[in-house]
Amino acid sequence: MVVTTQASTRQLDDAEVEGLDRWWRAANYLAVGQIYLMGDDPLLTRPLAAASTKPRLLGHWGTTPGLNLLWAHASRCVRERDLEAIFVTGPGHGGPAVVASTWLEGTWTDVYPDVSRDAAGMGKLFRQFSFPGGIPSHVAADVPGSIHEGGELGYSLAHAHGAAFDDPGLVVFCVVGDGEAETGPLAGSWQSVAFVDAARDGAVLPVLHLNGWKIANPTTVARLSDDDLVAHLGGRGYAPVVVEGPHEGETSADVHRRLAAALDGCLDGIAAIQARARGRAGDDDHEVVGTDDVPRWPLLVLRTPKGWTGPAEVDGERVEGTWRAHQVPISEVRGDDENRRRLEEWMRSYRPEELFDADGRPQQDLLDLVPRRPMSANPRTNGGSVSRPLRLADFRDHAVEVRGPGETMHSPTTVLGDWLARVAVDNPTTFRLFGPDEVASNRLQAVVEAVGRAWAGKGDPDDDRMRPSGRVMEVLSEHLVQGWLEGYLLTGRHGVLTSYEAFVHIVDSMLNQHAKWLKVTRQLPWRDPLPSLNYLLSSHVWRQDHNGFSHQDPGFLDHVATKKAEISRIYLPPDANTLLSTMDHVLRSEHYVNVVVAGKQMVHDYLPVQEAVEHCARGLGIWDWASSDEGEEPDVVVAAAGDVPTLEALAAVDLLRTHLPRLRVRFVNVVDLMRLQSASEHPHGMPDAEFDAVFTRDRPVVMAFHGYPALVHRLTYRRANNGGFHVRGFVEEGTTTTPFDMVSANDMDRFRLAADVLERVPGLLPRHAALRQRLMDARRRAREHAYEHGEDPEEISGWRWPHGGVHHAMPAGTPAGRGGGRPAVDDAGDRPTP
Ligand SMILES: Cc1ncc(C[n+]2csc(CCOP(=O)(O)OP(=O)(O)O)c2C)c(N)n1
Ligand SMILES: [Mg+2]
Repeated sequence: MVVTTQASTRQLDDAEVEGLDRWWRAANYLAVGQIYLMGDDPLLTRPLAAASTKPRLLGHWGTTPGLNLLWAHASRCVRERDLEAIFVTGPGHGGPAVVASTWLEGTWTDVYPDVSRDAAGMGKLFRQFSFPGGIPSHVAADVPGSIHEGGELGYSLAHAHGAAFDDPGLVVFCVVGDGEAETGPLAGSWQSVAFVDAARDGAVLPVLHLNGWKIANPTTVARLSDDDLVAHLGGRGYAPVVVEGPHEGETSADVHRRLAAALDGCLDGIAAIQARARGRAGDDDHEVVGTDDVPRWPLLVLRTPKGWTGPAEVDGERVEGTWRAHQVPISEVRGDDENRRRLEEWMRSYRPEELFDADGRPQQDLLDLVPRRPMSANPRTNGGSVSRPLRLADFRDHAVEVRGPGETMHSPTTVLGDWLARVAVDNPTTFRLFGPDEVASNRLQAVVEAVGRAWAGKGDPDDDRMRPSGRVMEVLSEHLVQGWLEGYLLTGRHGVLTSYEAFVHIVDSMLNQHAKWLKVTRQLPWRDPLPSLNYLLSSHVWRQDHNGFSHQDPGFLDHVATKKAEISRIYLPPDANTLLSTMDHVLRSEHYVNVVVAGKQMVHDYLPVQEAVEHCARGLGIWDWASSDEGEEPDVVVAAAGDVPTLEALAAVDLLRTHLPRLRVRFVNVVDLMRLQSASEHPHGMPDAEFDAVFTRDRPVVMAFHGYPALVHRLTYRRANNGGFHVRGFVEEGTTTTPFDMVSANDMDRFRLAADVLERVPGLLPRHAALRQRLMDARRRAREHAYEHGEDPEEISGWRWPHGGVHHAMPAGTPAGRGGGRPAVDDAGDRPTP
């Protein structure tokens, strides 16, 4: 069933139309001024001089008049209905539009008092745009009221929904460019409507702006007939209404009237849907429901010319209404008098003298149009200012008991799931878990059991805990869950995105944009810190037992490590208790991108919870129970970061203890990867003196690392012992195979690590060539066993730390704590040559 939203029958009177048109003209004038003028004579009191124009013309005109039109109309609705609303600008390259309206509303001046709402301020407004030391050309973080830069197209609708979740009083106007609508993420975002709970969430009103063109091409969606458009969007669960204009012989007033009636119809429709879902009497005429009683949310399609009101033609070529209007329709205005005359004519066509007084202040009738709650000043758009910390139950209550290292095993994410479920229950409107259909697979099912999955679409008896009020957001689009979460965070709430490690790369680029937002807002004193963007990557590279190579890629860590040090954090907790402690930490943190990699498969429990907390606080530390260097300098440091690397590295240490009992081995575990970097490079960086004490300045370090080895080399670049680091990790050898065969194929298995120690510690290899040979043989045999029997040999799959160990609250004075101990015999052959 395809349904449409009916336009309202209320018609604007002439004064209302005139008011809209005057606002639109003012905003258009201010936008053109930003793109072209230096700002010395912003009101054009004199003929436009060459020196009054910018030497470099940088900005986008084409989308701007459409955005100004929509802002003016949305703002009218906000004022008349006293809405709590925000405006998300998909074509964010239309920065001049949003900056103009924000200045007209007075918010720009509130935030940047030197840019006053008068001629002097207007001059600064013009000059600062796309100017060195000024503001960017897009709807960037500098713009009050913005939660969405729109520089990288495709994420507006996902952000808009993220903002609307759990905010029942909010309306999000979301302009989607017709070019933007071609992107995969945006095309996927229409599905968001199936997850909106009309009772508990706010509403998104998508406005698909068909100006017909993108940079240099038409758009596919604009060439659809209205019938096809309505069928297309109706089929996605919307009730579209199409507004087009100006038709032949029409003025802008005709478009204003139709657009206003359509917008009123949309907002009436939203109100009716919400009233029904919230158990109130509503306006049934405006409510549209599809089959199965699922609401059809209104959607506006607006067809207006690209660059409307700009130059119709330039040098004999059509500009208005074509792709040529995309950037600056008239170029070279400094050196070309004729072009400059055209620009002046264009700017004067808005009749600025009727819109601003002699001092450059907007006329009173324009000021009267500013709503009580302007969209540009909505506090939600400064999410940190409205954010409340989560209520976090004590994770220690969910910790596993650890009697000795490796004695028991747990699935870390399963253990975490119980605690996260508590978090979700205790924060019923400010926390959500997001995932691309992998929450159960990542063993976080407890959260689903506690708070259900969000689902507002058609139901089925086999649905598992799906309900409109569900808190777990699952849709098979990494883009969409990422965008929803970003929108949710940008408006001050909290969340975790759980994904398979390999496929989180799909949102690399979205992460870039969010990290940029965090970086820039950190430098804007009026923007408060946001809750962190938290990734929980499970089903990781080493344990893709039944998926294979396509599912194996730890490179997201490399990607995140390229972001600003004050933003990026990477954690590799080795067991269940360290994962709990890590997640507690990241959910309390602000303004970071936290990446936590943790296994869902059974792993050994190493640390009792108090030890885990201390280890995580240190970020990296010596595990004395696994070390045999106490009281002396080690001959070698064996290090690990990640759960599987920790297992292999400990097994390698076990081999060394067995075969070279006098070798002084220090075992180091790294949870917080950025501890490896120098303190001058990263806020988490360990001071050099401490780092050198742990890793030594000159002893070999054999490290098993969860990701690509080069990352560790990069992070330790400035360390004294950088040259001593020998790192094993994923080297692109993947397939569907056993856990041991997987580490072995990548040269990160216990035998290879033990052999690395023989090869690195000076003098050992010549004396222990036979041992090395046995290690290589054992390694080969283990692989052959796997190839023959389809599983790892029992002595490998069943291996656990055999030396016991006491966890020392304080450094022990005697080696008594080490269960394994050292044999009394003095076997000098185990020691390196001096
Ligand atoms: C993901 C992405 N790809 C390419 C671009 C380059 N780009 C900037 S604007 C634009 C055209 C946008 O067209 P549309 O969404 O229709 O916006 P409008 O016509 O309103 O300017 C493109 C391709 C981009 N910003 N983001
Ligand atoms: Mg377009």
